[in-house]
Amino acid sequence: MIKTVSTTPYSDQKPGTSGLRKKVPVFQQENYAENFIQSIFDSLEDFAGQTLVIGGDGRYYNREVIQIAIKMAAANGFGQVLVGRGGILSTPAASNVIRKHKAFGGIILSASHNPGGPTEDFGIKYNIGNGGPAPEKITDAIFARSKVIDTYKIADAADINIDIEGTHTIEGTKITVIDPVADYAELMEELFDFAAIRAMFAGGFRVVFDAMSAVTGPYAKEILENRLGAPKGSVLNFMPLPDFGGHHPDPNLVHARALYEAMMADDAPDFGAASDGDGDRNLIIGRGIFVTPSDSLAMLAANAHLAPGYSKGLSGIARSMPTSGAADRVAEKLGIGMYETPTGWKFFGNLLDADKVTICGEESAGTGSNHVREKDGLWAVLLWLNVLAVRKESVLDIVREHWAAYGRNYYSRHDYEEVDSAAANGLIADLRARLADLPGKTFGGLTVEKADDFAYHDPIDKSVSEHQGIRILFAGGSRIVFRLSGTGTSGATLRVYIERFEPDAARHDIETQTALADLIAIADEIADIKGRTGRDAPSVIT
Ligand code: VG1
Ligand code: CO
Repeated sequence: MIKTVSTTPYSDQKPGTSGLRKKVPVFQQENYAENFIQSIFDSLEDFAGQTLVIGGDGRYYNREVIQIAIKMAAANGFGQVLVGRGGILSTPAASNVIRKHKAFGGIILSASHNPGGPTEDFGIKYNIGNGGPAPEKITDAIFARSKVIDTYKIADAADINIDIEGTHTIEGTKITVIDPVADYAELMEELFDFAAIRAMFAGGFRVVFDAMSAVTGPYAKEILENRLGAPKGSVLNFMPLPDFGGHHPDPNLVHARALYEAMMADDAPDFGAASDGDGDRNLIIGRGIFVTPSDSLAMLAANAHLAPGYSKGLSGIARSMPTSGAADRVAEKLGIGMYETPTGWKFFGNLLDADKVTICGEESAGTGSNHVREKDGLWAVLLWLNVLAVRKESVLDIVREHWAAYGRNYYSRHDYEEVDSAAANGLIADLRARLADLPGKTFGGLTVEKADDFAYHDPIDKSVSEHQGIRILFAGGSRIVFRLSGTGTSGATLRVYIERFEPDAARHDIETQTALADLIAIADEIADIKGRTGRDAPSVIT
């Protein structure tokens, strides 16, 4: 039986950078998840009889919402639902399943790198038929609908056993529980030279991958250990846990500190990597060298042709605006297009669909390609391994050679988390008001060349996205960007992105914060960060 349930709207269901993210107790309010899921369905057209993919990163509350989403999809007339076994699908794997099975779209339950647990974060995101996050036109429609919704539809059915692969029927809708790893592993085998990587491992190359008790564990175990022959134990923390073992599943130098320390030791493995809660981010560390995500994008773009899936070269590269300009010089050298988009993977979808770009990346540890329409943590790891297997050099050597050839972009992001929202909004508003006055002004010896509020004009669908970050560009190529996070769930998070270009190879060995010290001081001077946030220092430096 299909039930039509009366409900009252919530006013706060506005999707952010990547879906709707709230604390679990917010999602546990009466009909909160149901309202949002129905608002998604109400914003879509012509999906009757089509396929919907459902999966999540296994965090707390995942299993409950999976059952709700299945029953609502059945009641709303989808013909088929594909759900990952155990409710598990990493974000890139979900994107792949949507594409491969020609689904209408997918619902991904994740708050990505945010912590999980009864009082931590949960999230729901809708992806369209190309496998990518819904564009703003759709997320705006979902939010508008959520503010007026008064009923939702749900099948009055028993829970599906999602822990065993198989097929069920609810109200005429076929529900299939699928292996979450198989399709994804097959795709990786098509893109990369598994034989070369296997030979490298067999030759004693040591890899360590920290799955951070999050969704990538089963994928990394299957691919790195089972298919590529890395020794058992190479994948750490491989069991997805609802609370990620109490840790913050964000693969950066703060939350993956132990991996970083291990990789800096004299007897460190050759290659260290980690991924986030939903498997779309990556951390790359060679023995004795952390590769910044912006550098990793540039280096992968410069070397991608060494992997079979990219042997024909790249059509273009895209990066989010705050990401460093390192990739720009690779695009220039390759003579291919370079696109600068706002933060968030949803802005890459059109460029990838139109084949304007092959590889995309963000400074927040996200890299990916046209193989799916999400960033992909394990993909980045495998591309690095493929490059290493072909070049037979260390990560450190590859990084040094790249800097010598292209110059080095010293880069760091300073986050001020959970600051007062009014203070953070005021800081940005004031900067915005002063933009016209900044060019020509000198701070600590650096002259502002240009200052603007980044707006993106999508070259494919011509949509315009404004207020995507305040950019202050200095003569000589240094840059400071200020923006507020769209993924946090309490207060505001101010992100300050600091970058300096250094062409001289003799000056490529400076510690990053030291190399950026003058710009860090200028950022505070221009925006009065300390005064406005009441913070002496950032909460996270990456
Ligand atoms: C952050 C990152 C952004 C990324 C987004 C989603 O957004 O800066 O680059 O796309 O998270 O990543 P924000 O608005 O908080 O800066 V994930 O791995 O959380 O899906
Ligand atoms: Co993520």
